[in-house]
Amino acid sequence: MHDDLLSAMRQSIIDGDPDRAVELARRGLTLGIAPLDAINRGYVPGLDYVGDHFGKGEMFLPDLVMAGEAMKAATGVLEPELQKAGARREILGTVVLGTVKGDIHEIGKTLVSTMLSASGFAVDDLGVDVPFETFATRAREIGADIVGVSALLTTTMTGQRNVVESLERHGLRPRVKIIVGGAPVTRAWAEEIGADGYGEDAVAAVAAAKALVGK
Ligand code: B1M
Repeated sequence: MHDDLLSAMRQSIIDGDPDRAVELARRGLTLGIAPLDAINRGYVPGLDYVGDHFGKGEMFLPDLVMAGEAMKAATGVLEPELQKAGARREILGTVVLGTVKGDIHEIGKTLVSTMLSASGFAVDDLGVDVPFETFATRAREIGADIVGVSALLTTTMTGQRNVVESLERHGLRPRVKIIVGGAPVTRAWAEEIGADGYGEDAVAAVAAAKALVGK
């Protein structure tokens, strides 16, 4: 169902066309397509296409940038809809979340943030390129239950280990739990660096967070 629309969403990302991406997101909502389906089955395949072709040297940095802009424009329409589910819920826990230092990929991290909020967590989103120590200082300031660290580059995922070590130095472990994720991150890596949870995607990140707060 809605295959043509989903494939047009994918194409709008490949074309790097934010206006078209927004128009299709609005049409999807009108037709009753679940926002997460539009993201995962419509737009993300477009990003994967651009990412693959960029990796092979067949698309270039401006293509990556425009694909990212188109994706941000689409999620700007869809994320408020995802968010609505979280309104008027009991707070399950508080999460400090960010993309680690040296890494400016924000789309997946923001989706995780939205899904956590929609599921009842209070999320303090620190943004991207977040210094290792900032996760710990912020977690202490607001009494966070969980710190979530996103990384999209093989060169920056090592920074997740620095965040774990920083929380230990600040005496926040084991009370404050740590979840890691991002495209190159695996469960084995999460275990190796001493994280408590791992999310392959935003839905799995929510499941991991709920398990860690005992819900
Ligand atoms: Co970049 N990039 N990028 N990029 N980019 C990748 C990641 C890459 C795989 C593309 C490729 O070469 N095939 C490659 C990394 C290679 C590697 O290290 N293995 C790459 C590269 C090389 C680069 C640059 C170095 C390029 C350059 O400058 N030469 C540069 C690095 C900049 C930096 O960070 N210092 C760069 C820059 C960019 C843009 C800024 C242009 C843009 C980002 C725009 C933005 O975020 N505002 C961009 C984009 C768009 C991509 C791709 C195409 C798409 C990423 C994305 O948004 N995916 C990406 C290739 C790809 O992924 N197919 C690529 C959609 C998003 C929903 O998925 O982010 O995986 P994702 O998040 C998922 C899960 O991973 C998980 O849940 C999310 C939702 O389901 N998840 C978590 C994420 N965080 C989590 C945290 C959790 C739990 C789950 O717990 C806390």
